[in-house]
Amino acid sequence: MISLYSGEFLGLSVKELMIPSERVAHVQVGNSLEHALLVLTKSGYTAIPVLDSRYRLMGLISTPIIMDSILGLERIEFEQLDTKKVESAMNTEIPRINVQSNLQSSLNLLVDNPFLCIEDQSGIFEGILTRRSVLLRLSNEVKRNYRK
Ligand code: 2BA
Repeated sequence: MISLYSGEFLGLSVKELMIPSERVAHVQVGNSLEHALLVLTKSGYTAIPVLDSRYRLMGLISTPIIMDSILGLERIEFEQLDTKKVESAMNTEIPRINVQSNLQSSLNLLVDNPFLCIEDQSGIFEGILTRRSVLLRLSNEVKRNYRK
């Protein structure tokens, strides 16, 4: 595990491992909850980023959040899917990392979050760092060092 100790792995830039914004499924603040549910279901992801019209990161929306926001006293009020907007339900308290940061500063956050949203200095969404991409890179590093 030489590269782990030498800091090579932890020093990797998050930019190197991120899924770029154009490949990330997302919705906009003004979209209906019905649209968000459609994107979540079609993409197969549990949670996805919410952006504004200027591509700034505003929060996250997930299937459990949507279901919770249309839960009435005695039934799920599906008719609300069409009228409620994503911004009224989304989670705005999310960890954000800067595109210039390295892996070391992000690892701790990935313990409790399956992915981290990456933004630039002006809050523009750049992409996501997933547990999968970090673990894949770690796995490759370990294999590479075993071969040495
Ligand atoms: P989840 O949707 O809960 O997915 C958990 C893990 O299941 C993913 O881990 C991935 O390994 C697998 N997975 C789920 N849906 C998949 C699909 N359609 N294609 C391929 N693999 C799939 P990670 O790859 O580490 O992703 C962690 C979380 O990041 C995901 O959680 C999802 O919320 C988000 N995510 C990943 N890629 C995304 C993308 N392109 N667009 C939007 N959100 C994404």
